[in-house]
Amino acid sequence: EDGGPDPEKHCGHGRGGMGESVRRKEDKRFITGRGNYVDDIKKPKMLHCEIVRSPHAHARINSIDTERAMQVDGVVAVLTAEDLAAHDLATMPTLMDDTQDVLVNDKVKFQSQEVAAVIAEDRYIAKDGAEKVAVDYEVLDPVVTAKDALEADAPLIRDELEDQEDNHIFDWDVGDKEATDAIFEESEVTVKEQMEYQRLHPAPIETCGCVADWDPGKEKITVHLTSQAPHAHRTLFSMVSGIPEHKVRIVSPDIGGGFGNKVPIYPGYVVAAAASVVLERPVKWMEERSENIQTTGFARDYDMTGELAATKDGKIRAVRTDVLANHGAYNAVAQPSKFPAGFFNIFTGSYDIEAAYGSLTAAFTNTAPGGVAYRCSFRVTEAVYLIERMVKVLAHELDMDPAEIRRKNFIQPEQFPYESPTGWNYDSGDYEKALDLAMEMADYDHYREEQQRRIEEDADKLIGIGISSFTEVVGAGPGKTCDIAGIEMFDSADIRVNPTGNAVLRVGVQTQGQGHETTFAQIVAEELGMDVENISVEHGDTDTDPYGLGTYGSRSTPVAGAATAVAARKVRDKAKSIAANELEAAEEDIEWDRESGHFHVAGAPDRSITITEIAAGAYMNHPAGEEPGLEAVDYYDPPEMTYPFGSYIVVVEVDRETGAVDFEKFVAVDDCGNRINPMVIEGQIHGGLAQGIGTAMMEHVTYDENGNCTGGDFMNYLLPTSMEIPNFETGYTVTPSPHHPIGAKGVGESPTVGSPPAIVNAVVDAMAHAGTTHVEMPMTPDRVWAALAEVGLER
Ligand code: PCD
Repeated sequence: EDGGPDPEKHCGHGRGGMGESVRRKEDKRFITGRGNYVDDIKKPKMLHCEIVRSPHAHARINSIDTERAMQVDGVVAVLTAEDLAAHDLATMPTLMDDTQDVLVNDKVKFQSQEVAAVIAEDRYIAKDGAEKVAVDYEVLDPVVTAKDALEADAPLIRDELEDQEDNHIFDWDVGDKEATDAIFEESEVTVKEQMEYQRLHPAPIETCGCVADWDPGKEKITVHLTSQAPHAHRTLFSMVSGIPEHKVRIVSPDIGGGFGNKVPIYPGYVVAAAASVVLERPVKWMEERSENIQTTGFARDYDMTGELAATKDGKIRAVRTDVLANHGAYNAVAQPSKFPAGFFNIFTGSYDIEAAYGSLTAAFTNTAPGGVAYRCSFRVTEAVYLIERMVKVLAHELDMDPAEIRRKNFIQPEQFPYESPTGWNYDSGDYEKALDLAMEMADYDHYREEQQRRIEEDADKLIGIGISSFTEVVGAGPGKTCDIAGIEMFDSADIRVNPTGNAVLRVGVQTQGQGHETTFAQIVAEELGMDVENISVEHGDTDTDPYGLGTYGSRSTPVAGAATAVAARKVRDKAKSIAANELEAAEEDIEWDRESGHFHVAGAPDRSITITEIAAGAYMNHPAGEEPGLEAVDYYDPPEMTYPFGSYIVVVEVDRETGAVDFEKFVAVDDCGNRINPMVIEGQIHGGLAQGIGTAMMEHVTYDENGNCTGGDFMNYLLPTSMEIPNFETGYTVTPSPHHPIGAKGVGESPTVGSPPAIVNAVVDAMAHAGTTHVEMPMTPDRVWAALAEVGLER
């Protein structure tokens, strides 16, 4: 059922099943300092790895002199590309089938690229050694923006690739160009805006790293890894190293946030693993913060043009977009779909639009590679920004209320399942209901009046109201459209019920802080009538967990959550035959009662048995002719993705003197179908909104014209702190996914996807009366002040 701002609401059966705000089981160890992260792992005789990085963005390496580094007491080895080549490890494949140097072989292609590695007895010695590695560089002209990279006279970055004559990577387009163009020609109104989604970096609290440990006796390597996808990484490790997959064990212990940053494979992992094999000792590599920001997967960096064609009364007829994408020095986008731009083609958003067309060009530049799905289902964030900004631009052009124009264009509840003009199959939605609730919670009419009053009084502080009514697409697979290195994107669950009535659930996804140890146990509690306390959840060990594709793109609930429910139902089916045996009844007469969680004989509720008693029966008195034990496995290939949505309303106060933006009100109404744990969901929304504020207001990985990363540390890459975060008011509606076994959709990314356009729309709205149609992110005070000045509103 739907509800307002009441996340504590309990609607379960009191055993910690669906809909109950069960306290997070994992928090006891986290808040008492007992978490176990990769950098906490210490092994006997463990060595440490430090990477020597290029100070230049584009340079040929003439020579590397490792001799003085080797003389440092405690340095055990210094590795270069040549050493790795001897083991066939000089390069590694990216997730887009490009080939990236593990250590630079010939030419540096971005600042801080990996050039050599020093292995030493401790981290400080390794650093001393790294300082003594002498590299002779011949500096070349760099090119840092996609636009410059595509100029005819731009320096060629990837000269090692045969047939590569320029910095162009690919062109891609989607939709019906002719139909779209035709509508644009004949439409009463068209609007166009240029907008940049700046380069961002996920900033997990824990940076990336690993401890690689080769056991020469077993000929097996165990790698403790900051991995969002342990099994996929095991397969890739095996493919890159040639070590058979059953001799590779990946363990993801506790992970201090992932946000897409821990999906790709990084050179440091390969170096540490190679060093461990060669030196026959464990090797740890752990990045520092600046190494993380400057070299591991960045996000966004899309330069977008958006266009809408509409009728005079605000019916949107067509959308058109053109994108220039900066992919960095290698094509290392982390996305599993068959579309080169991921899920960007969902740019028609929540609206029923006749025709759409999008085109995109991707370019190499002398910047770090990436394109990871930072709290985003593979470019859906960029798509949502585009359409939600454009709706505001159109509202401005037509002088219509942005809420009104959305209502006019929403896909209607009865249109689901809805096929979008770019081929997506939306499962369910009720967009107007979410918007109505958000408007009520935000006191929309009041702020519209207040906004008008301030304008009339020529007040120092202006009010702006921004809306975003976004739709996400999460839960990759299905296997037929999504894969990693050919492995279809299903996911898995394995439930084993013990003789004493408790259970262990193992899943193929990997929590990074989302609370899976609690929420996945809740799914089992719901489906088996067990108490949530009696179920423990294991993940992150490829030796014991079922194969899965990992956690990103908010896919755990849609895919592994479904697998968990289905596996639990398989256990329930088997439990029925044991119950029949115990109750001396026919199996078809056994019924399960969700409310009590008990099995009973049809028509005789007092002849009942609990799952705990059944578990005992499964091991101590199993039915003749049947297998003992009580367990089940499920590999779930979803029929479709899930489409969570929401409406966010942001009210800002813009200071005309300083350009500072204050949040007056921040309302987020989300719909993720049936909810497992309302408290966890609220935590997810809060965290994601904070990241949305970072995106809109302060975060930006910047480069100067020499390719120096000028936004590569926390002095220059600004993250929001509690000081910048306002009070969030959350609400929800419930529109279950019709194809998901428990009707749930993902939710983890929604707030980061949905909030940036709401925030920008609010700031633009504060100046719209003077003619402003766009302000570029991040909306730092100087940019806001400049925008005010442009329309004569500055003080
Ligand atoms: N849920 C519930 N209900 C529903 C849904 C959901 O309850 N309906 C919940 C679950 O269970 C979980 C959560 O919530 O716990 C989430 O979910 P999802 O949506 O399914 O998601 P996942 O898959 O699990 O996860 C993922 C996400 C992402 S993607 C990201 S970025 C982020 C988020 O998650 N990350 C993170 N969140 C978070 N949190 C934390 N703490 N940390 C982190 O790191 Mo990517 O793509 O990777 O970029």
